[in-house]
Amino acid sequence: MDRRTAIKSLGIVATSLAVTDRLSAQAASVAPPPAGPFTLPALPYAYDALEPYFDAQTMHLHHDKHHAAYVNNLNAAFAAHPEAVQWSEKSVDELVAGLATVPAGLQTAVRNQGGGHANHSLWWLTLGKGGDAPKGELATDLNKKFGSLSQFEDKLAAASLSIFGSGWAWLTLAADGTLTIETTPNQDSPLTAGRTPLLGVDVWEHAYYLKYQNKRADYVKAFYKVVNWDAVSAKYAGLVKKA
Ligand code: MN3
Repeated sequence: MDRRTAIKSLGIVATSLAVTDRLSAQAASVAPPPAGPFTLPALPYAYDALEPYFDAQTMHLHHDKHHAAYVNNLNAAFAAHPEAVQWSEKSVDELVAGLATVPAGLQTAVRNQGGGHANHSLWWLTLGKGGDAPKGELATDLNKKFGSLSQFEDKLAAASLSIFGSGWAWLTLAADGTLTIETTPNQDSPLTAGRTPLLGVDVWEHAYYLKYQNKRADYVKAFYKVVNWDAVSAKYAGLVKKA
C-alpha cells in the first residue's frame, strides 16, 4: 500500500467510524419505554408448563412480546400525558372499568393497551395445572345456568368461533349475580360494561397461530385442557361471598 492509498483508506475508516457514531447516537436517542407505572406480571408457571396444548414458543411470544407491548404502550401513553398522572395510581382493572371517566386523551390507550394488559393479566392466572372441573359455588351455578360443564364448554367454544377477527369470548359475572357467556372485540374488557370476567378465551391469532394455524376450533379444545378451574372457582367464590 503506498502512502496515498494508506491515507485514503484511513479517511474511509474515519468516515465510517463517524457514521457508526452517528447511528449509535440516534439509537440512544430513541428512549426505551418508561418502566412504569404499569408492570408486566411474571408468568406464574414455566413457559413449557402447558405443553403439549400450548407450546412454549407461543407462551414466550404471547407473554414476553404481546403482553409486554400492551404494558409498554400503556406506560408510554401515560408518559405523554403528565397532566393525568393521578390516573396512573389506579389499577388497570379500575381504569378499564371506569373507561368513560378517563381523560379523553388517554381513553383509546386505556381501552386498547390497558384492556390488553388487564385481559392478559387475568388470562395467565386462569391457566395452568389446578383442577380439571369447576368446584363449589361455581360448579353449582354453572350447572344451574348451562346444564353441565360440557354444555357450558360447547357454548363458550361456539362464542369463540363466532368472533370475526380478534377478540375474546368470556364467562362473566354481572352485578346481579348472573353468569353470562359474551364476546368482546379487540382488547375490550367486560369490566367496561360493568361485568367481571371469570374466564376468557383469547382468540387473537397470536394466541394460537404458531401451533394451530387457522384451526381455531382445535385451539379452543386445547384451551379446555389447560384451564385452571381451581383458580377460576376461587375467584368466583370470592366474588359471590362479597355480593
Ligand atoms: Mn393475547
